[in-house]
Amino acid sequence: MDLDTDVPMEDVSDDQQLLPLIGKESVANTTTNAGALVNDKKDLHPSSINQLDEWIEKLSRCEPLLETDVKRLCEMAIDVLQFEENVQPVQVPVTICGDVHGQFHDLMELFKIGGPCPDTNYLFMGDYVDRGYYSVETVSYLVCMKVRFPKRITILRGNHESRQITQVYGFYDECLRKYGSATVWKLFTDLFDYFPITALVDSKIFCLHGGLSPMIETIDQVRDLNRIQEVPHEGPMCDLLWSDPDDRGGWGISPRGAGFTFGQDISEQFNHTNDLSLIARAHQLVMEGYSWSHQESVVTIFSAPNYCYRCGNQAAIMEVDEQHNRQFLQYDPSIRPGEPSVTRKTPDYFL
Ligand SMILES: [Mn+2]
Repeated sequence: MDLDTDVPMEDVSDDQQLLPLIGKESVANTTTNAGALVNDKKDLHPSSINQLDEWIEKLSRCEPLLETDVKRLCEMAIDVLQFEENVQPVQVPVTICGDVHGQFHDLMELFKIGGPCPDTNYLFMGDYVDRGYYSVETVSYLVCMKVRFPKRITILRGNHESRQITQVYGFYDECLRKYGSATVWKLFTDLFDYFPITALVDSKIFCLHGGLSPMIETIDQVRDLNRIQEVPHEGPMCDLLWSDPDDRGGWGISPRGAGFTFGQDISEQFNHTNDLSLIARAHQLVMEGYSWSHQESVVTIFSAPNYCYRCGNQAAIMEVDEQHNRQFLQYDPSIRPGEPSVTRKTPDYFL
């Protein structure tokens, strides 16, 4: 666990009766995501929409929310996330994203490259916090977007959405520094327990942060897990958030100290058993932002450009259209005045 190398539709819930209140945006929804239009009965109250829009506006300037607002936000988010599934169904079209790691300005660049939410549906595969300087703003922003457009954005849990890991890799310290207490860290890490652990895009693309588990042969077995807990140190839930594909066949011991490595034989068997076309995952730095494994049965997507402000990698997101065509969009770091922009070759220990 010490060797941590890595440094989520459909919403429009708001539409119909609330359409006059949010007119312009709803029109965009109906035109770009017509297939996903659903009239969710659990519409947000107009005052909640106004509140969320204010928070999103503030966060988009990279200004943290007040502690009292984080508390309210997390309560609203639990109301949404507790009803999502361990294997959250997601419809196409959707844009699938990997690790963000507190690189807030690069997340804004991601939405420029991929198109604004909710016009574009998003699936994020975890690791929003730690490493970067803006975990607080990054996770606050994504959780606001989740509550505001619950059917348009899916946010899975990564191995960093954990009480233990965040105390080592930056989020805890950042919360102390920005709020003067651990209250906000506690609120968010309690919320992380509710994040779904996997998603299934149109029954064909299985999405998760890490990879497969020797204890999981079928997607139904993932559905049977109790996910509302801290990420365990071992077992199937741990593996789904920690494992990595490997060139060697079969199962292997992971150098990370948690999860396993799995070979092409394992990926092909899992995809065959579950009638999948692809496993999409994140969790590993890849220099082009995406990388195929196992003869295209697995893809790794990494969305933090110049990871840790020094790895020199590109970032990528993967668009999946209605016909399941895939397109990768790559991007470089956004410009952040006053902060280091040194790039150097990735040291071996990051791979
Ligand atoms: Mn990770």
